[in-house]
Amino acid sequence: MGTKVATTLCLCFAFYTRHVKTQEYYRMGTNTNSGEAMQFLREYDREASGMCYRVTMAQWKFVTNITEHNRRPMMDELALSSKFERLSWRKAVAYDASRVSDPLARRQLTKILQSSRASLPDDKFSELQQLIAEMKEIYNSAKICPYRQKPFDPHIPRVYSDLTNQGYTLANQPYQHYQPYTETSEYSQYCNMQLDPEISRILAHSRIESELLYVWKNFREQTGPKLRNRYMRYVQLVNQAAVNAGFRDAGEQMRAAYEDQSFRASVEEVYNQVVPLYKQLFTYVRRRLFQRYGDAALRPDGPIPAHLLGNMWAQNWKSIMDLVMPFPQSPNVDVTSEMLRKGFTPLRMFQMAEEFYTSMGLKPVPPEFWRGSMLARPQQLSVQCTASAWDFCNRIDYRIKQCTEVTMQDLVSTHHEMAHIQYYLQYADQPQLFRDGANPAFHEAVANAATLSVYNLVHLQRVGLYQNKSNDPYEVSINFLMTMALEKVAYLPFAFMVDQWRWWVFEEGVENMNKRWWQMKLRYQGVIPPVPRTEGDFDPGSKYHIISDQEYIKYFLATILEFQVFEQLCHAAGQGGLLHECDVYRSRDAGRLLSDIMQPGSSKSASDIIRTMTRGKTNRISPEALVRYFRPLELWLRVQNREEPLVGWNTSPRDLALFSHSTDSATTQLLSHSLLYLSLIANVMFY
Ligand code: X8Z
Ligand code: ZN
Repeated sequence: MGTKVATTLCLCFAFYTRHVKTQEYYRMGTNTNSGEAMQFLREYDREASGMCYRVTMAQWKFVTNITEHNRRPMMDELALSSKFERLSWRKAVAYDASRVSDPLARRQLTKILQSSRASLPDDKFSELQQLIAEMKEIYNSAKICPYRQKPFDPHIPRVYSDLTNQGYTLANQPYQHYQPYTETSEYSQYCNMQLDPEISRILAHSRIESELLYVWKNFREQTGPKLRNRYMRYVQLVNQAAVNAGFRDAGEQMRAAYEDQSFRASVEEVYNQVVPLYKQLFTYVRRRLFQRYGDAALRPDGPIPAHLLGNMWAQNWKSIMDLVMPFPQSPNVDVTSEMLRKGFTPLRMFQMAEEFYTSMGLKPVPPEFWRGSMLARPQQLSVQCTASAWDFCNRIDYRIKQCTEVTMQDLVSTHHEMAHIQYYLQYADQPQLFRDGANPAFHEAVANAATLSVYNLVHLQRVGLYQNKSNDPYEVSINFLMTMALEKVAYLPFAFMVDQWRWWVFEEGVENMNKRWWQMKLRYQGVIPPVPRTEGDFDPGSKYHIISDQEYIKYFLATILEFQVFEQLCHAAGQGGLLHECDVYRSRDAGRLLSDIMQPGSSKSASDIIRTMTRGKTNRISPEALVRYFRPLELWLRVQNREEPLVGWNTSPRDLALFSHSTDSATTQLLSHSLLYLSLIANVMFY
């Protein structure tokens, strides 16, 4: 990536220096007056909280009642917020943050400077925002036709009857069948399957290989090619913003939030420690898939084709539990029917989640929460149903939006979202810039750590939702750990590789982006595309977080950290047994520790918080707790895999050919031909 700075900004900020000695990469000015800096930050805090309240409220109104009437004010508030962000950055950049004497003021200035795209000139800043909005729009409106139900072709047989005969069901919903084809229908009326829920449900529940392939491929056709050029321009712009702000590229800017000079090496070290566990799981799952789909679909020692793992990105394998269940005769714990029998409602589930936290001595949610939240899908309105927890930045208003159904899955999700609210309540007294997790991984990690206790059989027994009906406890717990591993362990290489790819693109440029994506999918996940891919495809574009400009490494770290936090909570609660059987419910000591983790928000670094949390033992994120949690399953997997010639995967030339003989772009071809030509000349010259 080049290091050219936009001329306009270059002239304006000619007197800024680039600080690289400590963690301060960003551009800084010359003002070292702490008093002035603190005055600026006080004003910033007041205005930023007000701005945040207005934007959040406008967004809330829109997502809980999607109308054009509600879209406009939201867009207006977002535009004002961008303006405010740019203005604040320009003021903040006048200070030499490294020499402001007050450490908290220094930290707040750093946060304004590090995260912003405000260093772009006005036209490019608007272009970038527009580009991201367009990419999201393309992604969100992607639709595909139902499998084999091509419109206007009455001769093609329908496939859904196959599924009905095989009786696929969701947790407590019947398998969704789609509008059957009729000869008079219009294309748009029937080609209306979206990622969520229709396509995702097919990938999760269909076991017809050709149908899985169809939706896998077609969703990518409706996203990648339309996004590719826009993404290339996006890379140019975010890199330019990063360089203007004093970073080498946008990847370095993204990583700065982790305050770790050797961040890439640290993350890789963590990843390497979980590889053996992942390979055991992978090998066992591949054998079961081979038994189901046979050698037409995969090799017994090869990588797994990406469409067979129950998820569009092969990132979470929990939907194929039916194919890989260790002890099919023992039950897989699901307390949904018990919840229904006991007359649970969404409200009762939220009250139960609140009580989980208050039982540990943590805060109850304020009355505004119960008045303002959307706890179930409203009848008449169009809403965005993805569960989320909201902080309105006024220290009063906190809400959750969730289309809660009475299922165990949603009970866990309710505790997860309530943990986010608890985090907001705990750091409410911090300045606006510190009302966040200690680093981008913390919020998710802490929320998931709390839910590890809820998933737990011991906890479900304590709250009266599960009775062990004389099943073999070992079989039940291995089944349970398998469900957890399909969600957490299977996810790790994916969560690791997404930003490896993104940082590579930011660093090396946009040539061969798709080939690189698949090289990394194969190297880290052991997954290959089910059909050949070329540079005309843009498969990273099938993942929302890529095109919507959201970092991803936080999910990798959060998954590791959640077990580390959970283990510390369990120690605090005085529970020394198996980690997957620990329940911190009603432990005031665990509650105090959770509060110590949450209350500082991001006013302290992640390493400081980890040091406090582990009582000085370490200040680093470590996967040891995760490995310990899954130890009983790992031992079981080792026995299952003992006859396997290879734990892991062999890569064949055919695997590589799926994406290596991609039609490289004209520029790459020209470049590689030129290099070949130059090397030939060099040979002639030197020999
Ligand atoms: O993006 C999400 C949540 C919002 S924080 C819906 N997740 C990641 C993903 O979908 O890839 C949750 C799990 C990982
Ligand atoms: Zn969350």
